[in-house]
Amino acid sequence: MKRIMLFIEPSAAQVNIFTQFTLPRLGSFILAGLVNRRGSWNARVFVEGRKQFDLAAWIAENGRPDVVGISTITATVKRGYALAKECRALGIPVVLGGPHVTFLPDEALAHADLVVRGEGEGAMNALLDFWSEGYVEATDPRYAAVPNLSWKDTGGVIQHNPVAPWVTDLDALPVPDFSLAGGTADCVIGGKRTVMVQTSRGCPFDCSFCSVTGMFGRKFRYRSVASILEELRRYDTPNHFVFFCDDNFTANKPRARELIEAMIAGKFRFQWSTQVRTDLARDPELVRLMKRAGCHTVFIGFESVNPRSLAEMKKSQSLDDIRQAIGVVQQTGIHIHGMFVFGFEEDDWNTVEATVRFARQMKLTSAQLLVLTPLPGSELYERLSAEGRITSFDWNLYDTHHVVYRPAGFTPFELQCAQVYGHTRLYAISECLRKLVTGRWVSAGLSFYAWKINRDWQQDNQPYLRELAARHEFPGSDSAHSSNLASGIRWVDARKRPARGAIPAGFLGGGVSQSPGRVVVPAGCDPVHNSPGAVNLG
Ligand code: B12
Ligand code: SF4
Repeated sequence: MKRIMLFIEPSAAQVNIFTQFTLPRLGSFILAGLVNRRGSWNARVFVEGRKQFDLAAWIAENGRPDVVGISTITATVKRGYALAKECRALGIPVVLGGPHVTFLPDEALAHADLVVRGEGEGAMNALLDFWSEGYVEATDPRYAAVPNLSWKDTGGVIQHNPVAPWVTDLDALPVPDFSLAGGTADCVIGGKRTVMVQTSRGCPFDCSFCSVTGMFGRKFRYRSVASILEELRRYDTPNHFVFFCDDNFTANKPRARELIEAMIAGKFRFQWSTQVRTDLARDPELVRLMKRAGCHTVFIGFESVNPRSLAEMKKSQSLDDIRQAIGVVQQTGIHIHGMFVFGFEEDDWNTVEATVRFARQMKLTSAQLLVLTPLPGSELYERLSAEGRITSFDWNLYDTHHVVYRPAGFTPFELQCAQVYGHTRLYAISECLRKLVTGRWVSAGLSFYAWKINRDWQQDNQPYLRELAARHEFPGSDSAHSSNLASGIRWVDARKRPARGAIPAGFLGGGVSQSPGRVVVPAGCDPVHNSPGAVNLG
């Protein structure tokens, strides 16, 4: 009988803008493909999202796994640790992988038998060689030969093995087979089955808040056009939608052009989207070709409209680059999902106001306002840890929607208010309706969705918001480091910030039906007692 290896992708605890889209990361599927190349193993995958993983039910249906592999990012790692505990309680060994445990392997080893750091293919192949007769106890000294592995020896001492070179021949990797997930990876958006395809790894840039280069390196590695086309043929129907999950799809423009021209020649019937940088606009012809090849939306990290913040994050892009990119892309009719981040050292309420204004003026199809987050593996994490500015190590909050550090230009609570305020302004019901009547259907649909997520987020996060408000500090005032909200409000009133924002009543649990007195008013944020979606400027 074949041995069973089960890969699990845990879900994040918190609602976020992607909650409805159960798009799995590809690691579990690629590694499961490697396992299935071995005749004596049978790999399966479970993607949490719509459904929580139930170990007993899974075993009843599929048999007891010999090994469980759990894939983690920071926002999902606590759930991953809980799943690991359940498996180990039944004596099933657990291997953890993914970006979070890559950078914090010592923490991860408290929850698992083995931890794989970085790219997992080399380690997985070595483990399968080693397990040819079945799983081997985690303390066996022969584990020292497995690249990228962290493990504990017989003396309980943690060992971090050296890492293997990056995978160079990406064509040799298995094509992700989503059927291994028994339906849990199926993601239907707007009636179309959405699938992820990766055509490259690595990014030549090194933005301070990003952990991609630590995971996959700065050298841009890519698959051959022939291998990508072969994978794409699986999805060649108008009922599919392909998301190319490369970090920087057009990092190498000649190769991007070659691929896109081949897609045009192949007359693929699906539409697609991908992540690009603003530098794509330096080649407008390439953008026009992308549109011809069926590109529906590009996701662009604009990050900031504050030039000092752009310099600080080392994104190597200017405000002019951002404007130019928007112009070039919009001319072709490709939609833009723009991502902005608040909380850099030079950001304040003016940045927030300017960003909201900018996103509206530029008529982006959708915009996402994220809170700067020190993800393990990023330069930002190292710096803020060294400066003692990280205020929460609750990994569930590391989803770019929560404030987990002490920013310079805001208090943590103000920064949280800023993000919610920004979304509330961008996705007020009046905005959604305005888009509807002006015929911006896609944008209007997304706005309604974002309005709902923003509302759900506030409801789900009441305890977190209350705690953050209670810890609210008032820099520069006599009542500095006070947790007394009343003095905070007095401080803000006295200071009369030029562009302070307002957030809707109900943000902190006061509903529209409640008397104003019951609404907890965060300093820096005026309450507005009208509809839950409404806001005004202070
Ligand atoms: C596609 C994608 C998404 C998709 C779907 C992702 C999902 N379901 O989580 C969407 C758009 C929904 C998304 C959302 C978010 N994402 Co995202 N996303 C990506 C992206 C671009 C590609 C993922 C992918 O398939 N990679 C390719 C595969 C091959 O890599 P992999 O899955 O990591 O697997 C390899 C290794 O990690 C390892 N491995 C992985 N699992 C396992 C398991 C075992 C047992 C072993 C041995 C090894 C192993 O081996 C694999 C092969 O080499 C990555 C960046 C990147 N390059 O990975 C960011 C990335 C994963 N996302 C990130 C973040 C922060 C988020 C968000 C929290 C915030 C946001 N940007 O909005 C949300 C939250 C998602 C959630 N789950 O709740 C960060 C995570 C960093 C971290 N430390 O947490 C990344 C790394 C980007 C970054 N800038 O740093 N994301
Ligand atoms: S944010 Fe984008 S451009 Fe910057 S290092 Fe990460 S993947 Fe590369």
